Amino acid sequence: MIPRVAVHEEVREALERNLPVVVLETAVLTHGLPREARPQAPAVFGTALAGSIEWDGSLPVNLATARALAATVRAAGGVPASSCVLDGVLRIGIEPDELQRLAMMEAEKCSARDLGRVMACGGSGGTTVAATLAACTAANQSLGFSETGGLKVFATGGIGGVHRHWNRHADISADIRALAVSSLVVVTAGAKVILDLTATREALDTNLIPVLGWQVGHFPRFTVQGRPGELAVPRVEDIQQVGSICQQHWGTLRRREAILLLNELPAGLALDGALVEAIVQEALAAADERRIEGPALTPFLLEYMAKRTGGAALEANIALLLNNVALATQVAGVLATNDAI
Ligand code: PSU
Ligand code: MN
Repeated sequence: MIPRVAVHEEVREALERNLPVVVLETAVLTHGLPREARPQAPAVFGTALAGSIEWDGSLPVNLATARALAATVRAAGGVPASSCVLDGVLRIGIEPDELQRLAMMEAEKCSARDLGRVMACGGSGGTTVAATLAACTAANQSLGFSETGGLKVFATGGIGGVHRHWNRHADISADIRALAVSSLVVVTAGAKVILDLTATREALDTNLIPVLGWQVGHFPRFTVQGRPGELAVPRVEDIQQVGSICQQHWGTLRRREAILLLNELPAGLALDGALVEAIVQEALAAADERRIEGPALTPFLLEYMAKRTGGAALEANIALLLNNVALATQVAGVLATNDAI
């Protein structure tokens, strides 16, 4: 019988040998990024952040980005592991041709609640933060790791959270609930700027989720830098410190929440806050008018932002993904060799 949770052999071996493994979500591939090609490389590819990683302008943007993310992990000595459902099997770590198939096909956007159904009917889908965390927990259990062993680090662009206008119509991403019960470090550029970030930060707090700013004292706003003095978060300065916090939180205290590591997009790559805010308002009005809600809302808003900024929001989204994956690989390096966790 085919196992329903299949962990790629390279990933399994890396875990056994205490090598850094970085899990990558794929809802960003199937639903967060466009499928048209972008011949000209996004601005981040000329900077130190991308290093020697190249942009393949002949590929659809979603696939070119996914390849660049995997290459970023490898360049830093790590093993990338994309999570998804393919033909009914929950997978951690896939082959390049499978990634390509997922990027091109009509895949579902799977949150944790969708996984069982899509697997049962032999379907395929990209996994959101919530579903990726559920997949990691299932994989760790099936590999026989302790609750905090195995896959420990996961990179995304921006987590889901509390949508604006929640007092009229509550839409709180399942990402928050999944973070409350999955012991991984999640590297993120704050939460998406399309959300109510104050309410999102409070929801994280209510769910006992430790939130740390990577060399930053405030909550970043996805493609936009955070505002100093607003939404303060505790700062961490170095990777060893992140390791010690994980050890105390999971090891000593036996807590099981994810640890959210907030990574702000550097100035120069981040967009202008006032401009983005004006476009978010427009995007929300357009979604309202077209009655777009539920799982379709986040992809709609991201696409609207990308189009309306002439691709600038898209370039910033790609930059922050690379930035997060690079930091996640460093964290994975420290956690992989920490036996106390
Ligand atoms: N980060 C991105 N683009 C995305 C997402 C994250 O840069 O498309 C996805 C993630 O998979 C996240 C999901 O879990 O959007 C949140 O969707 P929702 O608000 O419907 O829970
Ligand atoms: Mn939602």
